[in-house]
Amino acid sequence: MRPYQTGWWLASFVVASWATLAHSNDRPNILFIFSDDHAIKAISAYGGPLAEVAPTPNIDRLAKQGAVFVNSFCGNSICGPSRATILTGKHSHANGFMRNGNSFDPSQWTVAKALQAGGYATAVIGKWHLTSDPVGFDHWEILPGQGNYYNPVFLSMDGTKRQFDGYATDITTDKAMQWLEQRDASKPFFLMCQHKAPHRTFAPALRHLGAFDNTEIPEPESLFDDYADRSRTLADNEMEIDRHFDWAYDAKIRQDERGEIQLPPPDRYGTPEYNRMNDSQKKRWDAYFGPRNQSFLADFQSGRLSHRDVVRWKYQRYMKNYLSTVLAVDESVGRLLNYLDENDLAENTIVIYSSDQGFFLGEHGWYDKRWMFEESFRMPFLIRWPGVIEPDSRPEQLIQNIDYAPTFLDMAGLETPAEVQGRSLVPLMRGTQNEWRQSLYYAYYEVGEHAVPQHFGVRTQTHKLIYFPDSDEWNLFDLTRDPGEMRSVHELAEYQQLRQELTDEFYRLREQYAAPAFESAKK
Ligand code: SGN
Ligand code: CA
Repeated sequence: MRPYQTGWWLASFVVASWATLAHSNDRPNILFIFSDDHAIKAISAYGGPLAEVAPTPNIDRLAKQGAVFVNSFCGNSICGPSRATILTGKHSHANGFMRNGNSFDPSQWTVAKALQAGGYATAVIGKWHLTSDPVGFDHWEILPGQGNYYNPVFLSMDGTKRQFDGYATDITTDKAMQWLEQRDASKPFFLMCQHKAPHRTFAPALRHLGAFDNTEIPEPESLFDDYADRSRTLADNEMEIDRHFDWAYDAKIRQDERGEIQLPPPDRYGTPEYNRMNDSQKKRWDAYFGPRNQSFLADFQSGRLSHRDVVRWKYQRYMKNYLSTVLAVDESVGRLLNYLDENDLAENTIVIYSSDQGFFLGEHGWYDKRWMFEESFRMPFLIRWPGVIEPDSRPEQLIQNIDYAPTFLDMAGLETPAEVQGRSLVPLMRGTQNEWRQSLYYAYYEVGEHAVPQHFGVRTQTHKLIYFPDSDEWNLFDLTRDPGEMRSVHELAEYQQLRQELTDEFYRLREQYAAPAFESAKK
């Protein structure tokens, strides 16, 4: 054969085998179980101070049988943007969804479209939060907007909305399993099962009320952070358990339970989740919260509680509800894993557990997320892939949500377009990758809710540099010495060389990702 003929023969062979691979039934299924605002600290496989008091045995099954990526991060710690990044493999500025409330441009490339075109049966069930309707899915059924916990409404593909009795996490799981039952089993599947929990208002399944009654949740060291030694914008935040946690909405003490007792502000949002419940559900709720609220109100009224005691009480109330919502998420993971076992799907299904961003569980005195600080910047990422991922492994590479789309495509044997900014994690999972990124880029663009300023930054394995354009301030954290990020060292002489290196790296990443110029949020 002449050389060009050999080339032709080889090329047709490669195309033919790729086509066989692309259409064979043994390509792995991908089950992506995703929650909203689940901090790694509230997953026992990640370890930490809550692991003992609030175990997540089912999510931990993924860790034992697969991998926990211990350095997993988002690119923009807020809901819609994180989801848009997962679908596109691109940072917020590149997919156009920079802030909650934007509308996702459905004409752009997404991993769901690519998997669907590549022969996968695709579905998304649960929280979506991208304003425009899902595309690239054979089936979808989503919570409108933020969705509700109790007796939630779901929006279907035909445009109809229907309310379902029960608890959102359970119903989302039921619907995911119903789709698995009815799917076109001649194809591999890609299923995104996306929970509302443990998002605010941290409303537990009624069966889980009281689950942490006999537990004292350990307090983070920075519960009473004074925001000194960092950007002055920290003190302007509106996400403190002390000053911004609503009495009725968040702390679950309704106005009508208080009699003559006046609680200090804030108290802005009422009790929309309680109001959704039917009488028997309200009865269960009241039987649990009623006496506990009366006991707190009596203590409050007696003057026995200091200001800090009240914050501590609110922290316990917050954490017990948050962790109770996690119990139902963990049960959901257990039900889905059992379904795979019982239907002979476990071997050929990759299961991932993740959440759109992290969350503050009292660190810096906060609930909510948004900041590039560790608690909200980190995303959980646990994955089980039988026969490929070493059980019980804990990879340490810096990974980000831009990597999910190329990873899913790689798993499916499909090409990733050059425009995608993330990288496939599959070589890390196979243990065949030695070279990996040394730094991550971060950008937060919202203005307003919870009063977190726009900020941008870079993180390496050991340090983090953040720029706040509004106040034109830089902060530098040495994570090896100060993992709680309590003191910026950007002005210390011994850090000047490192600061310069990180600044260069920050601008290099901005160029690599073609990030837009800073806009002043205070226009
Ligand atoms: C809602 C919440 C906020 C939360 C945002 C963003 N308020 O607006 O506390 O920060 O969502 O969350 S609530 O009254 O609606 O609960 S996100 O996960 O959707 O980004
Ligand atoms: Ca979220």
